[in-house]
Amino acid sequence: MSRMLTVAAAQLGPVQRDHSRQQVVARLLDLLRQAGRQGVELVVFPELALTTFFPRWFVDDIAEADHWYERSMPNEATQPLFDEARALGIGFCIGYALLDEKGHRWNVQTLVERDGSIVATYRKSHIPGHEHHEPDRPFQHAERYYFEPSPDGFGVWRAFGGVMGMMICNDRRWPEAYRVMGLQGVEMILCGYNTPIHYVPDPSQDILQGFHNALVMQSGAYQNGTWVVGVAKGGVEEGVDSLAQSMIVAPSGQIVAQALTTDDELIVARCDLDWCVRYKNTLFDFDRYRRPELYTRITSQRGVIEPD
Ligand code: CDT
Repeated sequence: MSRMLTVAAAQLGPVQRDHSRQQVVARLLDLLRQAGRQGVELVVFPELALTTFFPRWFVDDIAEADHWYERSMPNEATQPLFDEARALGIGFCIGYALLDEKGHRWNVQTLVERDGSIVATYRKSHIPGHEHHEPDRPFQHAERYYFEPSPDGFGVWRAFGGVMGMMICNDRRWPEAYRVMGLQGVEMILCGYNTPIHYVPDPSQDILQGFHNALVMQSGAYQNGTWVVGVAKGGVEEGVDSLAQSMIVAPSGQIVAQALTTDDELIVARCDLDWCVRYKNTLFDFDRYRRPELYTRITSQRGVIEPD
């Protein structure tokens, strides 16, 4: 049996501060049309795809940042993307900042089916970085000031002929995120990211950014028998160099497609969703082999408790 889904990771190069939504959407449309010519059924765009990665700056009054957030999806600027995708019969997933009607600020990804219907909007769970201005840094990573952590957890959705899951950037470093979706039978996880290569708290990690990116997505895929589509906004954005290396990972943990550039680039893979059962029904037969009674610390405890 095979259930083929042709997927594209639509990597973006930098989006500078003065780039308008219309300019960015034009780039997304170009990638979408390339995807159409290659028979792609689902295109995945990065985290915060519509704007520059604005948490690198701090503003004392958060209302000054309101213009970085969308108020609804679709909206006037993104409607052409929704229209073109529907005309081409392509679904897509896109990350953006959302300021909701109650004034809450979220880092989200919306998944849209091939008929233009919205499958779900996922809100980022693990919010990295810092809450307050840290003037000694060469650039800020103030996501914890700009976004609330999601209260939702990791759902999955029946769409695109399979079981789809979403995570956003830092979520991909946490094995619990994959496992919670794995326990719901996830077959493909879609993950946009913006990862500065310079990690200010520990620069010794800088040269390992690409290794760590692949490490977490390959192991998350393998240990849960799922495809993972990781999509970067890479290149030098407002002076900050960000990791590219978008990739599509098979349930075996193997990378089946990887971006070569740090710019706008489409990578495509024909993914057999039925390949997942080779892992889900054998080595990672959860029902047969897992020992949840031994894992209670995972949900009862947050930080480390060392022995006396
Ligand atoms: N966007 C995002 O989540 N980036 C983080 C950077 C961590 S350093 C504060 C990441 O995990 O890639």
